[in-house]
Amino acid sequence: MSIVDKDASVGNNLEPWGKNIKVEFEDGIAWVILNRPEKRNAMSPSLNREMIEVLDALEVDDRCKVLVLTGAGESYSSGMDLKEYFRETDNATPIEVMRIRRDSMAWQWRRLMFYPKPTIAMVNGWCFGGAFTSLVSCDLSIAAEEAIFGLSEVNWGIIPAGNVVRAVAEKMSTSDALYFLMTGEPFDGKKASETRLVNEAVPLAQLRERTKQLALKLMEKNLHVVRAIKLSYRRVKEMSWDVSEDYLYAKSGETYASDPEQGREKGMTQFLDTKTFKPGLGAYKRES
Ligand code: ACO
Ligand code: V55
Repeated sequence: MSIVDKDASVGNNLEPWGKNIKVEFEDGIAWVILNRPEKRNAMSPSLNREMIEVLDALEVDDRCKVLVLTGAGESYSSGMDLKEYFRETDNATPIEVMRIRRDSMAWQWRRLMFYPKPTIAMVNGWCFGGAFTSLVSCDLSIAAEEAIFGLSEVNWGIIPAGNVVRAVAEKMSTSDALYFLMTGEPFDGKKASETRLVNEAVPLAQLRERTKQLALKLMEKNLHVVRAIKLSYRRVKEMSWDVSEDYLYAKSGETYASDPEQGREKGMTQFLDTKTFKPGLGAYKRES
């Protein structure tokens, strides 16, 4: 049990997943699987609450070095659950609605975007509407060429809320974003990669293997430093150059001082003293 959980429910060995979400551990990867395949992994209020617990638990679970977010069956996610998230909450009180939305946003971007471990979205199939928020909030993304994406909100007569428009603006050009937001036209994984919505697209048959390979590549690195890099990126993007210069020097010192494996010294020694390795071409040897 982690020290941070000694008084918390997540540290009591009762795993918080199992109803709407499945978690599988493999070689340092936590496969976090939206698991309502019969509803194409539509996101309901209870799925959202469960996911908050899952992300809290995996944050301090050493079996999770890299988190992969994906969906069970033939879908990544069909977006918000039109029945449970929308219609059934039409008569909820304003405070209840705020709470339901807060849970949705809490994991889909607030938590995921600043997650202290690398995150990869693996888009295995349908990816519609609300599903874009978690997709964009992962650090990296790989899609099946065969996956079908759609900013279908316009087809339902609604605007893409839940920060979907903001998420799309983060990764797609204005031309592509407005085209797909305004037309609602579906597009495939290849197109998603061309528009830079995702990092790359591979045939579905290779999707899991390619995703695993990427996760393992990240795990070769010093994950303390990888964390500082990704969090710095998220922060400095919102800053002026002056403030960011100051932030990055401060973060650099803090990261270096708190690095459990003192990586900077290892890299320097291997290159300058023992001349055994050139970290320009790959991660310094971490076991030495
Ligand atoms: N919300 C609630 N239920 C859904 C959703 C959803 N977003 N998507 C699928 N389902 C349900 C269907 O109602 C159906 O339920 P039932 O078996 O109880 O009748 C079941 O999942 C299977 O769906 P089918 O449509 O039969 O599956 P198919 O594989 O033929 O099609 C597809 C998949 C294309 C994803 C289709 O279900 C679809 O168009 N879903 C809606 C996609 C969408 O536009 N989502 C964005 C909503 S807006 C937003 O997220 C803010
Ligand atoms: C949408 C998505 C939401 C939401 C409300 O895209 C509307 C539509 C991702 O969450 O909370």
